[in-house]
Amino acid sequence: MAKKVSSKTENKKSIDLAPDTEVGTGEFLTTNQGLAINDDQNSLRAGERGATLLEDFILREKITHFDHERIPERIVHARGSAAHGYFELYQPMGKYTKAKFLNDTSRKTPVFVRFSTVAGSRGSTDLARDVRGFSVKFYTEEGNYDLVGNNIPVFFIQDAVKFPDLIHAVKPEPHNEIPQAASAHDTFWDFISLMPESAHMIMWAMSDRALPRSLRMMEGFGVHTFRFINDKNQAFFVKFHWKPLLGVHSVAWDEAQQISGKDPDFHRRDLYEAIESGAFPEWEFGVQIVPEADEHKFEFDLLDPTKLIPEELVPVQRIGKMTLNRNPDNFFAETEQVAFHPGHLVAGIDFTNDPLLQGRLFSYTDTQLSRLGSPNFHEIPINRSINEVHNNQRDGHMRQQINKGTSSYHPNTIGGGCPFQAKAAEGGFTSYMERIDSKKIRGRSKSFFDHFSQATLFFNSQSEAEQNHIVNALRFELGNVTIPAIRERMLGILSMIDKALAQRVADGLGMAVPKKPEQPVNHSIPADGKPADYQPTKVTSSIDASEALSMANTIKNTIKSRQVAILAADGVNEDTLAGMKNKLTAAGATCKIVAPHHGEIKGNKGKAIAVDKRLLNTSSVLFDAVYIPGGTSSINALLNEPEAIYFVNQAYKHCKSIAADKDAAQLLNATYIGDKPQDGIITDGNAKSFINAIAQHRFWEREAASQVPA
Ligand code: HDE
Repeated sequence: MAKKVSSKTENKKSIDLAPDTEVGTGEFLTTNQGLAINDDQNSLRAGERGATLLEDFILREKITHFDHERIPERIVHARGSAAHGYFELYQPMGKYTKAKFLNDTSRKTPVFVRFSTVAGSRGSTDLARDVRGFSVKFYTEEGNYDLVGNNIPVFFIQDAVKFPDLIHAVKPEPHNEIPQAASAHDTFWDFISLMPESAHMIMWAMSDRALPRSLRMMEGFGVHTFRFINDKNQAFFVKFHWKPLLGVHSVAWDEAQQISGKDPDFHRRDLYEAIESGAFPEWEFGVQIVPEADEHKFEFDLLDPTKLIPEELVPVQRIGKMTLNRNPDNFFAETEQVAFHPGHLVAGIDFTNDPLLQGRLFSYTDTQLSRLGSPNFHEIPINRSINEVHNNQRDGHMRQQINKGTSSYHPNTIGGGCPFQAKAAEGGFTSYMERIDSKKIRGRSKSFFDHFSQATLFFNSQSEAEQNHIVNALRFELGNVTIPAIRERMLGILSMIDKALAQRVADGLGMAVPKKPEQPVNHSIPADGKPADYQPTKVTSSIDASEALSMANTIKNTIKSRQVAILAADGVNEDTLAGMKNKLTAAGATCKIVAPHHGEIKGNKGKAIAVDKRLLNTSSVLFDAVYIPGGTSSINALLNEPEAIYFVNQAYKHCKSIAADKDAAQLLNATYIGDKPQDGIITDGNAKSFINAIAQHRFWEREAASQVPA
C-alpha cells in the first residue's frame, strides 16, 4: 500500500513488519519499491499512438502483481468466512491440563476463527449441503493453539489414508467438473456405499445439521479424542465442544437451495453484518473428560473418529466462552492466508493415536507449502504467534525476518548458546510418554468395526420432523445417483441403521430394500495372508437416544440478530408498524421494511418511511419471520402484488413465524395460511406472542399439513 514518501521514511531503515495502515490519509501512489508515481492512467508509449515500451517498469510491476493475485485455493474447505475475537476462561482447569490459557481466568486470549464448507470451490454457495469447518486459532502467550474442528462431531472415515479417496469422490466429477459443492452424485455415493464406516457421519450429513441457519448458530467439535496433560504429567482423554449461545438452528432444504440463488454469500454476509451491528456471536467452550483408566470402559473405541461420546455418558463441562467481535479488514490477508494445523499445540494438550488425527498432522503443513508457497507462512501477520519466535530456521521464499548475528545452529557458543531449550517446568513442550509395545502392522483394531450403532442412536435421537428431513435428503441425494446398483448398496447400508428408514427411502426411489445388505469390500488383507476378518458389526448401544443430538432440544429463548421482514406499502398503519418494530428491535432482532418500490412509502398519517428492500430484490428465504402491519391501502396494494403473496406463502412453507395486524387478515386469507388458527401464526399483531414464536425458530409440524404449497 502507498506510503507517503518523505525524507523521514527514506531515512527510516528499520523494517516495519506490522500490517499496513488505512489508506485515505494523503499518501502518494507509489510502486512497490516506494517510488512516487506520476501517471497511473497511461502506459509508456512510443508516441501517442505508438507501441507500449518494454521499459515501462511501472506498468510491468502492476500487471505482474495482478497476474499473481490468486493463490491456489484450499484443496478442501476452500469456501470460508472468518472473524476475530477472544476467549475467556470460566474456571482454572489445572487438575487436567497445564495449558496456561486454560488456567488463567484473568486472560483474554485473542482468537481468529474460520468457518468453511468442505466440498465447494472458493466461490461456491454458502448453503450447500455439507459439513462446516470450525477452525479456531488461539493466540496464547505460550504460542498458537489451533483447534481445527467441524460442526459435526464425527467423520466419514477412520483412517487418514482414505481421505484423498473421500475428497475425490465428493468433489465435482473429473470428466465434466459437475456438480459444484454438492454430494448428490454418483462418485460420492459409490464411495460411501462401499464404506460402511461412513454410516454415522452420513446420518449427520443428511440431517439439517448440514444446512445451518447461520455460522453463528452451529456447534463446533474437535472430533478426535485429544489428551490433556497436567503438571504432574497425568493424562486425561478429552473431547472439545463449542456450544453456540444462540442455539443450534438450520434452514429447510428447499430454502437452502433458494438462498443459494438469491444470496450465495448468505452465511458470510450474516456473520459480517452481525458483527458490524454489535451482535457478537458467542460460544461456550465445552470439554468431555475421560480419565486414562476409563479408556476401555465404552462400547466404542475412543480413538475411533466415527464415534462420539454421548453426553449422557460423559457430560460436557462448559469451561469458557469465545466471543467474535471484529471482522477481518482484508479477506485475502486474513481469511485466505490463515493457516491452521491440528499440530499447532501448546504444552498441556497432546494427541491420541486416532489414525485420522495422526494423518492430519502431516497434511496441514504440507498443504500450506503449496497453497501459501513458502515455509515462511508463519510470518504472514495472521499466522504469527503473539509471543516471540526464536529458532535456527533460516531463509526460504519470502522470508520476512531479518535474523542478525552469525549463529544459526544449536549448540553454539557464538550466539551465547541461544536460543535455549526450555525445560518442561519452564513451559517447554514434552510429548506424553505413552507406552508403545506393538508389532508394526497395517490394520485396524476390532474395536473399530461397529459402524452402525451410533448411526442408529443419532437417527433415534431425532424429532419426527428431523427424521423426515433425513429421509427426504436421502431420497434427494440418492435420487440424483444414476447407477441403480449404488442406490441399492446404500439401501443395504441404511437397513443396517434402521429398517423403516431404509424402507421409506426405498419407497421414494421406487426400489426395494435388498434382503441382505451387500457386504462391503474387504478393506484389509493381512500380511500373514489369512483372510481378513473385517466384518462390519453392530453392537448394542447402552443408550437408545441422546437429547443433545437433536436440534429440537436446543436453546429457544432469544431472537437476537434474527431478521424480520415487514411487508408494507403506501398507507401502512404507521403506529402499529413502529410499535412492533420497536419491540422486535428491543428484543435484538433486525427489521427490514420490504415494499413494492424503493425509496419511501407514506404511512396512513403521512409519515415517510424508508424502504430497506424492494420485493423484487429480496426474498422471504433471507428472513426468519414476516410481519404484516395493517392499513387499508397498504394491504390493498400488497394484494395486487403477486410477489407479496409469494413472499408470505414461502415463509409459511418454510415453517416460519408470521404476524399480522387484525386488519391485515385479508392478506393472510389470500395466502395458504387462510384463517385457520395455527402455531407460529399471530393474527392480532401481538408483539410478545410474535417474539416467542420467532424464538422457536421453526414450526416444522406445519410441513405435514396438506395445505403447504409445493
Ligand atoms: Fe482437514 N484439511 N483433513 N479435517 N480440515 C484441511 O488444510 C485433512 C479433517 C478441517 O479454515 C487442509 O489448510 C486430512 C477432519 C478444517 O483453513 C488439508 C484429513 C476435520 C479445515 C486437510 C482431514 C478436518 C481443514 C486443506 C484426514 C475435522 C479448514 C487446507 C486425515 C476435525 C481449515 C488446509 C481452514 C483443511 C487435510 C480430516 C477439519 C488438506 C488429510 C476429521 C476445518 O491439510
